[in-house]
Amino acid sequence: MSQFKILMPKLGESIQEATVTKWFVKEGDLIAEDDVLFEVATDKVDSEIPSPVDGRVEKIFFPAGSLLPVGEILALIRLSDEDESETRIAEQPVVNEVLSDTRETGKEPLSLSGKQLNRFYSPLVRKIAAAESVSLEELDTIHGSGLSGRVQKKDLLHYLEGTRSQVVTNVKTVETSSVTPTAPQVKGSISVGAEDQVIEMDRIRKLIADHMVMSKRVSPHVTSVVEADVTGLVLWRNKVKDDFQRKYGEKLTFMPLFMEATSKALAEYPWLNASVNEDKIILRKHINLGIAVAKPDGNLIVPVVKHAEEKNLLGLAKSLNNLAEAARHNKLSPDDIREGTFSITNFGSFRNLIGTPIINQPQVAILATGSIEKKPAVLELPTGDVIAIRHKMYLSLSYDHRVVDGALGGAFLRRIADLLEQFDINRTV
Ligand code: CO6
Repeated sequence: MSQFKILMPKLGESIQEATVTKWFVKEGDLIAEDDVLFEVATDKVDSEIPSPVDGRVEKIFFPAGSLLPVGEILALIRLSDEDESETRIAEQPVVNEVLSDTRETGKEPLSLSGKQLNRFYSPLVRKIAAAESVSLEELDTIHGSGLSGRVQKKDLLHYLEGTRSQVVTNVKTVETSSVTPTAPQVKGSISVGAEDQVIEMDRIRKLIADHMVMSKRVSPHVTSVVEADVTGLVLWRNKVKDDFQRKYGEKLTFMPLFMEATSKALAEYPWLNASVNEDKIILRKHINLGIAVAKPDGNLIVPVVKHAEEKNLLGLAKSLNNLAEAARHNKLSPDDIREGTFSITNFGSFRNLIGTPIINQPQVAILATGSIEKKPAVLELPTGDVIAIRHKMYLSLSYDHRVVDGALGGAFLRRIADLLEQFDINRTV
């Protein structure tokens, strides 16, 4: 029978050492794969480390409280016969690796003051997830009963038994129906008729779908709407637009102006520039604006204008134009879509007025900017009320009611509208 070495895992890119805070097993204990062996802590994250193998704990080299480098041998497990035949290697370099930052989904891990704070999955959980086609995004939504919400085998199995059975039923219904086109069937809630077309989602579509469902499941959304009179801003933009383009070689649409007002308001309302990690609220230092860009293939991607609070109008316009251009030509780098702290979706681009956007996790709010339209409006003048033609738009904000209540969300949204309404029309470019 051979031994399996349990090493100090690498808990993140930059982490070199960690403290074993607690052992859950002692020498001589029989253990099964996924049983928790020990708890480990760094300055960034605490994790339970499960066993990757079945066997008996033969030797524990360091007591709880020891600070040890990544890769140090912490314990030896005498493999059970079954595991020995399955596992020819007697050690593995890392018991558990933290999920890589560059997930295919483009979804970033939670970041705490710039530090990575990833959710941790044991090899067994990942094996089951892969076998059951559970994506990383879907895994992220599963409630974990281990330390810091670690998803254990039993949590995943429980999840698979429950939530997914409905989805699986529906998928099977579509498959069955599509191979028997002359006899349309209705099973569950989906029916496919003889003349219906069934289209396989591409990878990006699936990722977007997963992300949207995950967001709705994770955070209770509420949406508030305000109207803003942006006549001054529109007249100014229309006046300077050509000069701006000539002088800087960048087009100036309304978006950079929306971004500027949003960034200012976020600086005043830091709870909107935040993330939730279990029972902790993380207020982000920088304002990184995710901008929803509609791609020619019909998909949507959200590149991020980093440190918007440090950029002037030209800087915002440049970043927006570059990112939107790169997005439309599939030229975004992984870094371009990471670390957003708040998002804006401008469906005014296709003349929509009001919408209720879905929060881009792990952020807590998203602003939607509707189309600016000319409207008759009542103006209160010292000489009495008059009706005038004004440029108006709706702004809607969806926010996570776990952390942002209506009064706060509403005040923040109104502040953006006020900043746009109070735009200085004498501003120079
Ligand atoms: N009002 C009036 N005019 C507008 C507006 C609004 N809100 N938005 C754009 N425009 C004008 C814009 O100024 C341009 O006109 P000129 O400057 O006079 O040439 C023109 O429309 C085209 O602008 P464009 O969209 O190309 O550039 P912009 O910088 O405004 O926006 C973008 C960049 C990347 C945000 C945009 O191109 C885009 O992709 N928008 C769609 C985003 C999207 O699909 N979001 C998801 C919507 S679904 O959220 C959703 C709630 C649910 C429904």
